Amino acid sequence: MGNSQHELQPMYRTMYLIRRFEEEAARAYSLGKIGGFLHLYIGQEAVAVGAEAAIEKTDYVITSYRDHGVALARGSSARSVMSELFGKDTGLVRGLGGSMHLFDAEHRVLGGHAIVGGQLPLAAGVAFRARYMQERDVTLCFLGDGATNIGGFHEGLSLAGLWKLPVVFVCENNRYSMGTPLNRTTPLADLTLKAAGYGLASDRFDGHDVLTVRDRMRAAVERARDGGGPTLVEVLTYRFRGHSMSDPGKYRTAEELEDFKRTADPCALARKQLLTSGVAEELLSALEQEVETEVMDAVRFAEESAPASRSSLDAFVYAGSSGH
Ligand SMILES: Cc1ncc(C[n+]2csc(CCOP(=O)(O)OP(=O)(O)O)c2C)c(N)n1
Ligand SMILES: [Mg+2]
Repeated sequence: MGNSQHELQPMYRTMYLIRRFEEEAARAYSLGKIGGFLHLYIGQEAVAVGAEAAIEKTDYVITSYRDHGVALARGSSARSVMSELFGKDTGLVRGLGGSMHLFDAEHRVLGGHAIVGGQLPLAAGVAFRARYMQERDVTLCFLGDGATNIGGFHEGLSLAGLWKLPVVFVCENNRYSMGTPLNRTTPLADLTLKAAGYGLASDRFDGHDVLTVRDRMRAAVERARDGGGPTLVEVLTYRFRGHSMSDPGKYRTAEELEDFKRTADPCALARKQLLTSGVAEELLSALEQEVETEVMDAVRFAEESAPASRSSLDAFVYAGSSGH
């Protein structure tokens, strides 16, 4: 087994964890156990997991509402993320944020942002702080293709480019903004053309193979860490589920979806690579069974936990409030 394949195994495990976690979250949502919105990451797992493999534990990550995969890849526990989706006190943010507002200071996950593009100026600020404090931490900022058209994109990239901040903007081009295809939101087919106007370096690649994502992300992360400035990375990916749980999916054909599932499923691709490199089927089955146990334990834990409490509302949402 080659070195890369050796590293692929834990990455496959994390991708499979995200996949199974979200399948169960979708089930719980349809049973009415999860309120609010739920945006699944299924199909895009290689992006978060490959990017995570390219950074240090002390680096910062910030993302949109499509945030479960990013948090799980960083190391937030399945229990704490599932509980957050269920609005429980044991959740990452004590059940006060829900699916779109995951936040995990310990693992340096700075959200979960529901306002499209809202995380980009924040990412510039986090990167500015690292530079100012002379720390070597890099900030990874995930965004969707649609977010490249909003004001926050301009603000974030302007400052990052001007001050050569240690940040990598990872644009996950999944071809759609809700139900609107890319060619109806921008005249560009290649979103990295937007980088030059802000003085950013850029890279663009297919995001279904997790090792490719890791290797290409490493180059951008190293550039940021070594003072070479920010990068806009466009990762070509695809979401297998609807925009959110209430998406009728009429904007794409069943053939298109099936085609991506057949040829570009990041979990299936990694699994196949592992088998080809000599990893035994039994070993993968055991790993998958372990993930299964972890996910079902997370669901049970979330179900059995107490709901978000009024006292945490007072203590953590309304600063200085005495409540009641
Ligand atoms: C400022 C703002 N405008 C509109 C919305 C509604 N909205 C939520 S997601 C979304 C589409 C974003 O698409 P994209 O950036 O491609 O991300 P994806 O959902 O594909 O990951 C829109 C318009 C919002 N949340 N915030
Ligand atoms: Mg999109």
